[in-house]
Amino acid sequence: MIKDDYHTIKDTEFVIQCKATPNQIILIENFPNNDQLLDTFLAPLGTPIQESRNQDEGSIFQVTVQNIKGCFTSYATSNLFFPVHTDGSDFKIPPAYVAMYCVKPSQEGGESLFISLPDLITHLPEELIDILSTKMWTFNTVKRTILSQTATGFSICYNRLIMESYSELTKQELDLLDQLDRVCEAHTFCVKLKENDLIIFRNDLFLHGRTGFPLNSNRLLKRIRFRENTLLSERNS
Ligand SMILES: O=C(O)CCC(=O)C(=O)O
Ligand SMILES: [Fe+2]
Repeated sequence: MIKDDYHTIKDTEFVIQCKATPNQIILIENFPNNDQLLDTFLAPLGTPIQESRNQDEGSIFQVTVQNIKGCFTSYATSNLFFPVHTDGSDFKIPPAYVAMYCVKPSQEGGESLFISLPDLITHLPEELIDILSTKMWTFNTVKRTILSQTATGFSICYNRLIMESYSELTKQELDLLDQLDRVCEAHTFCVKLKENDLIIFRNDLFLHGRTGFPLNSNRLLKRIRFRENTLLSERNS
């Protein structure tokens, strides 16, 4: 993990340099709680993905408990343990980067969980890597493999909650995912974000999640997801 203090980082050059080390998580401490600054600072990561459920329908999603008529509005907005996953696993192209800014941590729990893909690959049996790289799974309306071979290694797309919500998995499929989950659990590490911490990671090279926390904690993270700028979109912007 690369850790730095916002006040020692001069400009967005820092984020550009970080892109050169995709297998590292970046943690920036003492980042001011200022959406405009967040936007400018993170701009080199790509195009922020806007969604109607985000704050002002922009690119910031508030990860905080939202309970309407006794139901959580999503898994992210519950206080429950959120198993490690890829964000936007059911998007045609999942986000390339995820940034999370901690406005208010929970006093207890709410710790961020991560597993790096190179670490996971090292610990997965060869036959499981083969199956995960060839077998197609249903992520809502999209069908894809969990592992994909890229020019520089593997990429991952995994969210068991989504996979189990949209299709009935066989016992054999559940056993495969159990095997994957066991390796993930054994190699997951924890980061407790503090107020004003900004964490940035590649969504295709890390799985992330969080531990549960008390319902009344007022925990609040701002989450921004980025689509990679292609040469064409950069030229057109
Ligand atoms: O609450 C967290 O720390 C992570 C939430 C998350 O993974 C998400 O919103 O996609
Ligand atoms: Fe997530």
